[in-house]
Amino acid sequence: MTERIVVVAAALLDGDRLLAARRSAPPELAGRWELPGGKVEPGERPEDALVRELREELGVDAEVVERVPGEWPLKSPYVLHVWTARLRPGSPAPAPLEDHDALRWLTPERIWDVDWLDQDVPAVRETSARLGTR
Ligand code: DCM
Repeated sequence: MTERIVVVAAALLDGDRLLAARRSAPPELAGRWELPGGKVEPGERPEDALVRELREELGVDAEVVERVPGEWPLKSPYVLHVWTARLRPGSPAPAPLEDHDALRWLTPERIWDVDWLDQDVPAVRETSARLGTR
C-alpha cells in the first residue's frame, strides 16, 4: 500500500463567513475554488503546515482552531484534512499571493455560489454543516 500524504486545508473563518480561494494553477485546477492549504512536509505537525501554507499563500497570520472530522481522497497518494482557523489580531487581510487569483468571504447562504473543486465539495459540505450547528 502506498503511503498517504496529508494535504491540510483551512476553513478560515471571520465570524460566520468562510474564505474561498480561486486557484490560478495548475491548468486543470485553475478557475476552481478551494479551501486554501497544501501538503504537510515530513516531520511537520499538520497545524504548523497549515499556518505556514496560509502565510505563504495568503500573507496572513492565522491560528488553527480545530480539526473538522473526516478525510477526503485527492489524487493518490494525497488525502484532504480540514481544520478551522481564524486570523490572529493584527494579521494582514488575506491576499491572493501565489496559487490563487481571487478570494471571497462567503456567508452561509452564499457557500455554494462558487465552483468548488470536486474533491473539496464533501469537505465544504461537512464544514458548513458543523458551522451551522455551533
Ligand atoms: N488540493 C485540493 N484541495 C485543497 C487543497 C489542495 O484538491 N483544498 C490539492 C491540489 C494539489 C494538492 O492538493 O494537487 C497540493 O496542493 P498545493 O498545490 O496547494 O500544495
